[in-house]
Amino acid sequence: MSAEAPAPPAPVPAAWRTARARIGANVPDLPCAPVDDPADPDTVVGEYALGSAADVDAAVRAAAAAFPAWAARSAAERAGLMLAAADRLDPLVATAAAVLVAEVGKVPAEAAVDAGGASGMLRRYAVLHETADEATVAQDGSVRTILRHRPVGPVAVIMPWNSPVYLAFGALAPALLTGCPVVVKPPEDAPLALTGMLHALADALPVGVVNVVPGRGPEAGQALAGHPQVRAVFFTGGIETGAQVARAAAATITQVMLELGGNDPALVLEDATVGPQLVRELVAGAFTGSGQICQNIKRIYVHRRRHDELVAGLTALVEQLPVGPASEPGVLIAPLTTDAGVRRAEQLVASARAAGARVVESGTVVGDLRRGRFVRPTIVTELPPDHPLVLVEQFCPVLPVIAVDDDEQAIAEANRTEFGLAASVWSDDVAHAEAVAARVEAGTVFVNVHRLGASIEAVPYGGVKRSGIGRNHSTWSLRACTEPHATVTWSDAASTLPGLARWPQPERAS
Ligand code: TXE
Repeated sequence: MSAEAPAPPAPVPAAWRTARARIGANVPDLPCAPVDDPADPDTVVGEYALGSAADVDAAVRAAAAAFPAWAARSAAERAGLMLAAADRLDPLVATAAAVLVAEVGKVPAEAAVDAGGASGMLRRYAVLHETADEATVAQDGSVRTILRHRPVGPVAVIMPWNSPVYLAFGALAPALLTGCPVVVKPPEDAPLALTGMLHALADALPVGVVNVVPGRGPEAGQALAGHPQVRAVFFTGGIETGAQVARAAAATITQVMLELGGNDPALVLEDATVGPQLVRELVAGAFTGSGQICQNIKRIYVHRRRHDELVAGLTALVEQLPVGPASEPGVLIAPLTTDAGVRRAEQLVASARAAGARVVESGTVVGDLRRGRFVRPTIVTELPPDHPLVLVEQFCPVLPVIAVDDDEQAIAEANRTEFGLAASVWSDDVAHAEAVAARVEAGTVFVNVHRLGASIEAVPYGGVKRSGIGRNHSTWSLRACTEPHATVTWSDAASTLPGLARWPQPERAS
């Protein structure tokens, strides 16, 4: 460990200040890099181990060694261990949430949901143990088929900083249930809460079932994605990094599940009532997480007849949003987590202004914004529909609102980007909204809602086009960590399966 890391402030307790690697039963002593506070980047809140390719290799070997015994248990047994582990994690959730406030910069209510994902995901997947162990037996004439779903083997989990605990446990819980040990690479910008929870999880399960290697993406992440003994990679992050992960995995013919960015459109149709409820939903959908959630509303297309009243409503509500450090009571717009995010926000806003757009930077300031990575909540109108603020994932609280002439134009604009994670359609006429929704290119299209939690477990979650590959949630997640395994038994192949006649009969023994 680096001996003289500066003393961090109160919110991060001593036991959580260093994100250490966990390789099997070992907690190696590795060099570390600092983690800062987005509300005051001069303040160091902790440090994370700089895992190397050799550390990743050791962790994957530990996972591979644990695989046979873990896979040999029934899913019901694994579920029992996961439920016991969830009970051990529950008392840590409040501390993990406080750590997330310090390292991600997110507000306490959102940090609580993120941290609660640890025990929540273990429980959510544990109840699916019968599905995980399901074997289907079919008899077709003289042929009997048994179809099982066998665990693939060690699973790599590489996650971003925006919801580190929730996303990582959402990926590892189905892997554990199906019999796959995991190696997790936490994000360098927010490694502390996740790593703390993973050590507690590792303590609750057999050695080697949960391994952690904090470190930089291009080193530890890349080594993990390309490791020959990793059998599946679960990745959430940016498109370019996702492509690098897929390339590394391709070299070893390893399956990938990629949840990449979203640039979710909200289509407000002519027959939508633009009242307080609609405005409130759109603001919550766009500004949760200060705009740094994959499923935020990132662009609004509104029928020209509704445009002015919608913009007036949005602008008035956004003006009320408290902007400040997440530790200040009542704050809704907290700092962005990364410097890169702030730079991108500033460039997009400057470019929108230069393009002649109307830019209203707003919010109500709470506390001191001078030191942190703050971006005021901003509504941008009169913007060309092909402006970068519309076409890229802005990942900040800057929301473009674009007028359209009719449904056709709204659908065409919604579909013109390379993204397709989620979308929403807003109308008083549900049948009309659903007809429009069917034509929007996205993994999920919501009607009259577009917020976290709106995507229920029963439906597959993931994106089309460059928003990703694969789906998660409930059984889709289980299938992503398993391979179909078929046993096919013929009781009378010689007489019912053609093709044997051209082969000679063995000489009969005289
Ligand atoms: O993600 P990265 P970043 C989008 C969003 C954001 C952009 C970049 O637009 O601004 O992506 O965010 C690890 N091999 N989303 O920089 O770089 C890295 O260490 C293997 C959308 O945080 O994709 C981290 O653990 N791994 C998204 C993880 O990948 C590598 C959420 C994600 O980092 C690696 C977050 C490599 N070569 C960002 N390089 C969403 N869908 O919600 C980095 N990593």
